[in-house]
Amino acid sequence: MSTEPFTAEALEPYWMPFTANRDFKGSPRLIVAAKDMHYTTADGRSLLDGTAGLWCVNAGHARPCIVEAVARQAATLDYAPAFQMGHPGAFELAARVAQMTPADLDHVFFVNSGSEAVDTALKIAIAYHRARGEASRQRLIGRERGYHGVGFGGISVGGIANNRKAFGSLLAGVDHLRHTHAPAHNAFSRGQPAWGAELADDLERLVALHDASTIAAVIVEPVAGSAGVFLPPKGYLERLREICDRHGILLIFDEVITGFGRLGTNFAAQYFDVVPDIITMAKGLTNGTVPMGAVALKRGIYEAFMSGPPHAIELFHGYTYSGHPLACAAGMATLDVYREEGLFERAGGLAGYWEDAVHSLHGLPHVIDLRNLGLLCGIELEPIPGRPTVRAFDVYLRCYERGVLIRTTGDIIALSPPLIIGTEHIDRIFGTLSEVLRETD
Ligand code: PXG
Repeated sequence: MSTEPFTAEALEPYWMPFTANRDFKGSPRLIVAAKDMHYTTADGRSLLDGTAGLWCVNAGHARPCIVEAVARQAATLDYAPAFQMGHPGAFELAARVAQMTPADLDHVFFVNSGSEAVDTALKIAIAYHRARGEASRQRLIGRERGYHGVGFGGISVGGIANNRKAFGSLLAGVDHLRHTHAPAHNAFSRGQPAWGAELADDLERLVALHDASTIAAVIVEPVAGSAGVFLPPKGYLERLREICDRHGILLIFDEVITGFGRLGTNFAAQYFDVVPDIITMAKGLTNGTVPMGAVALKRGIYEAFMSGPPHAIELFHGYTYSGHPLACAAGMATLDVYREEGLFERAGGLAGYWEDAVHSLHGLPHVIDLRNLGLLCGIELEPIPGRPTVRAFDVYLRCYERGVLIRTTGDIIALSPPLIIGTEHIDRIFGTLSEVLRETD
């Protein structure tokens, strides 16, 4: 493990994603090791991980059985062609995932990331309607402040201006529901906010405008993560489901963050008891150890494609690394850890303690909203006038200096710890945040 200081020059060639490159390279924060709840920085300090990496390391870091499964797989079968051939791991993992999804979402397409899962789901939705003889259903509906990764499909249905504005005209035929963040009604709600089910009626408005016969699918995060942890108001997802059913529109839940135990259930679909037609997932599927994403879909969607001659390829889509052997090995070992250690139940059991810890910040300087569900929370700070993001990023840096890793988006702090977290870690995270908030300008 190198602990050499890194010069700005040595860091220069790497164009870092979603990062202020010049700022970072001037004062880098490099991580060189991880174990369970903690990272180790290049200068040898321990960091408590309040974000499960980037919302993905749900079983904690460097778990031996996952590490060993990946090492074994690399030595046994490093790669197998993904098209017109297969390897057992991909079939086994698909079956395992299909058992965890709700209802008859029992077919699984593998990809390498959440972004690819989203693009795959959108393509399947449009192709599905075409396969059934409704080729006019091409329009896709996303939601303001939604995050669906960074592919052209994902940013088109996504609703974050910074992720869209530099990239041209995006996909045609996309529209957006209004977002569900309504602090005037719902600030400081514990769990799902009471107000706002009627925001789902926006879909009726879009149906009236475009006509249902042109709409293929609606995609939403059941809990919006990346833009700042926005919870669905009570009854909202149910109403979205009803409206989709009424108009023959597919409902896609993007569960890249909410999948794999974040809310105490396999998927948010089960937490909210609302069954979508398609679920996208990634992150926690392999505990972040090897990149992988997946799309789970209802049997009827798969079957709609299985009608041509048997020798014909049914879907002209896939990736060199779809169902990569290392990712499958990581995925199966990860699902074993989740099950054997009861980590989803653990998350559900800790949600009340977490909620109290989150709301203990009520009344601290600059805190204008607190929201929580499962082991997720959003802490919204009042921006410094004319300098958005600066206050929250300052809190991030101060927490980092005190050995706690948090994540900020705009002026919102988002936390999503590994599900192995203990109450002592929760106390430390919120104790540090409370100290830092008290001393922040
Ligand atoms: N959908 C959702 C709901 C996501 O949260 C993606 C798709 C894209 O996944 P990939 O694997 O292509 O990155 C995501 C990813 C953050 C943050 O801290 C969030 C994500 C990724 C990186 C950072 O806000 N979400």
